[in-house]
Parts: sequence; C-alpha cells; structure tokens
Amino acid sequence: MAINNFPWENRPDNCKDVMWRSSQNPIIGRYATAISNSIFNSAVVPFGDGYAGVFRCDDKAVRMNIFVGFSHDGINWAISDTPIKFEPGNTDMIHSDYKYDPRVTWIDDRYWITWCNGYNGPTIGIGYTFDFKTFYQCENAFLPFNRNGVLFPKKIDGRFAMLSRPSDNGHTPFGDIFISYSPDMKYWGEHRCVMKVAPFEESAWQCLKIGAGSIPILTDEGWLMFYHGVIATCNGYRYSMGAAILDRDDPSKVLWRTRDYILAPAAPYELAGDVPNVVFPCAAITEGNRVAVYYGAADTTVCMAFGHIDEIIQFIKTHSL
Ligand code: BMA
Repeated sequence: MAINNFPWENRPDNCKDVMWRSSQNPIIGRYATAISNSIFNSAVVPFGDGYAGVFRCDDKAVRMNIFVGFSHDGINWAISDTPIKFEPGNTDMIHSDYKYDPRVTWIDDRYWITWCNGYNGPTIGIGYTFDFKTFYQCENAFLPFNRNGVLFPKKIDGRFAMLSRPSDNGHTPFGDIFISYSPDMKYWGEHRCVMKVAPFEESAWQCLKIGAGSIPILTDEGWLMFYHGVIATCNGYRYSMGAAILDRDDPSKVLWRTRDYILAPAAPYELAGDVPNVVFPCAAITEGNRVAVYYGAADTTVCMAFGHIDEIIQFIKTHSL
C-alpha cells in the first residue's frame, strides 16, 4: 500500500553516498516542547493516516523520560509536554527511575515499546499500547545492566525476539549485540551473541561497542538492521551508523555487515550539541523500496536520512567486513 505522506527527499544531485540527510534536519529541535532541554534517540511508526512516535525528551533538569507525539507527515511533530504515564501491564512492578532511547514496533495486535529503563541501573523496559493514549508497562526484559533493546516486528518460530546490548552502569566502554527469545514478552532466554565489535584495523568506527538501532526490516535477503558503532577517540566517543543483514529464520546469524559506515557525524548538528559526534539511529520506516531513518544527532535533536533499500543492501554486501 502506498503511503501518500511518506516523508521523503530524493538523493541530491551532488551526493554519491548510499544514504543522504534530510535538507530539513534537524526535523525536531531541542526546545520543541515546553519543558525540553533536548529531543533525540526517538522512535516513529505509521499510525492512523499519519505517524505516532515515542520521543526521548530530557527536561531542563536533564531528567530522561519518554513522551508521545503525533504527525501527519512524519516531519512536523506535536509532542506532549508531559511524560507517558504507564498502567500496570503484565506486572504491578513498573518502577522506573528514568526512561530513554525508545523503540516502537507493531507486533500482531498492538504497538510494543522498548526503552532503556532505570531499575537499579539501566535495563530494558517493555510496554505496549493500542492507541498511543493508554500505555501499559510490563516486566523488564533483563537484569541490569542492558541497553538498546530492539524487538523484531514479528515472531520468529512462534516466539518474540529481541536484540540487546549487555552493558555496565556507566558510559560502557564495551558492548556486543545479543538476541533473546520469549514466548510471552515476560520471560526471556536462549540468549545468543549476534555481532561483536570489529577489529580496529579493519573498521575502527565500530571497534569499541555496537548496539542495535532500528526495528529490523524484513527484505528478500534477510533482516536489514541499522545499528550504531562507537570508537573511543582522544576526545571522547564517536557514534556512527552502519547496517547489517541477519538471516531471516535465524537472526543470530549475520549474513553481511558494513565495514564502512553508512552515516557518521559530519553535519554541524551532529558535530556539536550536548554530546558532540553522535549519530544514533532508533527508527526506520519504509514505503516500497524507500527507507527513512530517524536518528538522534549529538544527543540534542532528531534528524532523518533517506535511502533505497536495494542500494543499501548492495552497499552492505560490497562494503562488508
Ligand atoms: C549512550 C546512550 C545514548 C546516547 C549515547 C551518546 O550510552 O546514553 O542515549 O545517545 O550514549 O551519548
């Protein structure tokens, strides 16, 4: 089904890259809500005749929380000034010290949300909604410490599947991507390593840690997943975006992953902000062969990049590790 209001810009004539930035970046500025210090690392899905999203807004006390937003065109957003309030879902234990870096996907009959949930340190929080009005919070997926929990948009072998990145309580100087399965969204197991960092001689931008980014997209070649990779420079961490293709039936198998990054901090709004040099993908929407990726820039704003799925797959295969 063609989406009339799919957010899209054609590749600029002078651009030779596999993906290109929106000319409207940043599409969401740091002060887009009454209380925000920054809005970034946020998730977007088609909803009704437009789009809905769950946004990470840090407030002016720099408290991290997630907020609902709506848009007709995927570019202009109305984001709530008050954080999402969750009702008990599959548990009464919905304690949360903070929430950040949400992802959203439709599975079966509802929208599922994952985020980094503060419960004695960061771990993966899970919630769901049918309408983006009432939200339910479930048991955390894992023990602390974990980040970057990203669900697959459909069950695999009858079970929910989630990528995640075990971590520590700080600015984790390590990290690989794992997959876990659940029959019921409550109990998670069969943890398998999917992808490790790359040797710095071969692909330095992803040599310190990697984390799943957008909800994987099912293509003819397997699951296309945008992820972030990090290098520790003499001046701090630098976050770039790569992509991988995981086996359709066993997504713990990486078929190809990029050696070359697809998008790295280069635009002024990626180079400067509360945390300089961060490109952090959290969502991707598609329409036919077109993909629009939403990414956080410099932990300050929300930006978009566009590409053609067949060209991205070709790029991953021809520039793979
Ligand atoms: C990670 C998370 C992300 C953030 C990134 C860069 O550990 O906190 O939310 O974008 O660091 O600061």
